[in-house]
Formats: sequence, C-alpha cells, structure tokens
Amino acid sequence: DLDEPLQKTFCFPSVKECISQDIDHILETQSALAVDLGGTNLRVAIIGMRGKIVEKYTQPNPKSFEARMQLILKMCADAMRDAVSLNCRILGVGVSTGGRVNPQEGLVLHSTNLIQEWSAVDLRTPISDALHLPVWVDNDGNCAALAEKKFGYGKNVENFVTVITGTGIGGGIIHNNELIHGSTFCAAELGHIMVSLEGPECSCGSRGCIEAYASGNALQREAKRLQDEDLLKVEGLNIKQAETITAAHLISAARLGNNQADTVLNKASTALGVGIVNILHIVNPTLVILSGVLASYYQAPVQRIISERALKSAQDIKVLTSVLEEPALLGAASMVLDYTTRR
Ligand code: ADP
Ligand code: BMX
Ligand code: MG
Ligand code: CA
Ligand code: ZN
Repeated sequence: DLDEPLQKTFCFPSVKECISQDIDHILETQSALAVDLGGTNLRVAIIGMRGKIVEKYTQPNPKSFEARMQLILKMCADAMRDAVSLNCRILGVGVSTGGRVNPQEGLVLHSTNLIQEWSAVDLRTPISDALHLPVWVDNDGNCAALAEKKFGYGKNVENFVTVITGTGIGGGIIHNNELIHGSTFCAAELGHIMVSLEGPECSCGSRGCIEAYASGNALQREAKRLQDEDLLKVEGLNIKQAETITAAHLISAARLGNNQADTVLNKASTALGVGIVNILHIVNPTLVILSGVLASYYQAPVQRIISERALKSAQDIKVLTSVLEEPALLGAASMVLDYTTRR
C-alpha cells in the first residue's frame, strides 16, 4: 500500500507489477540448448522456458562418429555464443537421439544403422566438459512424448502414446504421467512393432516393422522404385531431372490419381494403423498423438483402421496430429527446464 501514492505521483510500476515483470523476464531468458540427432538431420536449438524456439540450426547428421561428435560440439558452441546476444541464459543441454538410451548415465547404448557408429556412446561427458553445463539425454521418440506432455496435446493426460515419423519411426509412451523406459531401455521402440512375418526389410535387421512400411525412408524407397520403373508419373506432377525423390512426391502422385502411388500409401497407412492397434491393446492409452512430416497424412487412415480393427473397448481412442513444430527438440529442452527449475 505504501507503494500506491508514490506510484500515482511518479507513474512507477507497483511492487506487484515489478515482481510480475521480473518473473516474465526470468521465464523469457532462462533457456535450454536442445540437440536432436536423427537418421537424416542434426538439429540444435535455443529454447525458452515456455517452449519458444528462439533459434534453430540444422545440418545433415554426419555418417561417422568422429565427424558427428565434432559437429555437435561446434553447433553447440556457436549456439552458446548466439544465446548471449539473444539474451538467453542457457541452463543446460538436452539431447534427443535415435537409439536406445540410458538417461541416468547419458549413454547411447545401441543404434540401428539408421545412425551409424552410434552404439556405446557417452554423450554426457564430452558435451558437459566442453560447455560446462549439465546434460540430459533420451531417445528421440521419448523426448517427443515429453514435449507433448509439457507443451502439446499430452498436457494433463495421464496415459498417452506418441508416434513420430521422420527418416524412421520413433515412439514414446507416457503411463501414469511417466515415460516408460523398460528393463534395458528398449521400451517404446514403436517403429519396430512388426505387422507381418515377411514384409520389407527394416533398418533394424528384421522385417515387417511398421518403420519399414510407413517411415519417411520407406516411402522414399517406394517412390524411387516407382520412379525407376517409370510408374511415378501422372498428369500435373512435374519432377525435375536433378530433384531428389521423396515421400512428398508419392503423396502428390497419389493425390493426382496415380493408382500405384495410392496402393503404396494405403499399405503404409494400414501397416501403421495395425501397429497402433497393437499398441492400444498393450497399454490402452487415452490418446494417440502423431507427429513428424507425415502425421497429418496418416491421421485419418489410422483412426479408421482403429475403428475397424481394434477391440470394441479401444475403438474410440482418439488419434490427433501434433501441433508442435519440433517435438524431439522441445522434449530435449523440457528435460533441462524441468530439472533445473524444480524446487
Ligand atoms: P530425422 O529422421 O533426421 O529426425 P526429419 O524428422 O527431419 O529427420 O525427417 C526427415 C525425413 O522426412 C526424410 O526421410 C525426408 O525424406 C522426409 N521428408 C522431408 N520433407 C518431407 C516432406 N515434405 N514430405 C514428406 N517427407 C519429407
Ligand atoms: C529408429 C531408431 C529409433 C528412433 C527412430 C526415429 C536408431 C538409431 N533409431 O527406429 O530409436 O526413435 O528411428 O528416428 O536406432 P528418426 O531418425 O526418424 O528421427
Ligand atoms: Mg527425428
Ligand atoms: Ca522410444
Ligand atoms: Zn525394425
């Protein structure tokens, strides 16, 4: 109250306003450095407390251990410098990566050949030594689930599952508000749910995995096959000579009436849908959140497969397309922000 007359006379902000401005300022400046290592890309970002991506850097993920490690450290060091001029105070580093991860030790235990030379890698020590910051590491699909829990459709949802499509297919399971890691950190490798005994070969060495049918890589493989057999063409689709064929071409071709492309995509959607029905029958979540480049394409067919093929009690479980821009990066950041600001 003592503040009142002063404030009126001199137009100062009240004590209450000052405190709330301070809190706003702290929430804005306290940030995490997030790293995401995928089958194609290596991304680093500066991310604020409320999930704002302040700056993002993308490079192809190098194929060798040495080059990859060097690039991670360089991109992080560059981002740390930018953080100073952006007025972001970096509290720690969160790393999201493909592969089985022991988050207690900050170790990548094993990777499929989607990321080569990436087994038995201690990520925490070199990053922490170089940047003098605490480091958290988890699997990319698990990170995507953490992001949905903190910033996305998983907010206030006790049990949900997320499936993220990139080069491969990653997964994360939140059960009773917590991630499931399993006995050997191999839980929620949802891309390797198998939906056929034969089926296409998977990057994991097995076959018939949903990743081998429905991932970015799988659709690119099928698009290239059609292109090689001269079957991708359809009126309205113009592919330039030097253009790299991707899943996007397959989707365009199907939309323009190419039956072969349509058949491939139906098979991919069915495989993914059946895989997700299996998940529903194991963990019975409230919600399934799809993310990644193909999420909006897959949402309706997956929902339909669930209604056709799940047990009656699971048929109405909702499938949503994530609204988050970069779930893996946001989840990596959330590990930092949740631990460093917990009281
Ligand atoms: P990562 O697997 O490295 O985490 P991303 O999540 O960045 O990579 O996804 C890369 C994958 O997405 C690649 O397989 C690429 O072919 C595919 N892709 C990129 N852009 C598109 C697009 N517009 N439509 C469909 N697929 C795409
Ligand atoms: C692979 C596997 C998963 C990962 C998924 C999605 C490795 C290296 N990766 O199934 O651990 O979650 O890919 O990864 O074993 P992305 O490359 O599509 O982001
Ligand atoms: Mg990824
Ligand atoms: Ca996972
Ligand atoms: Zn597999």
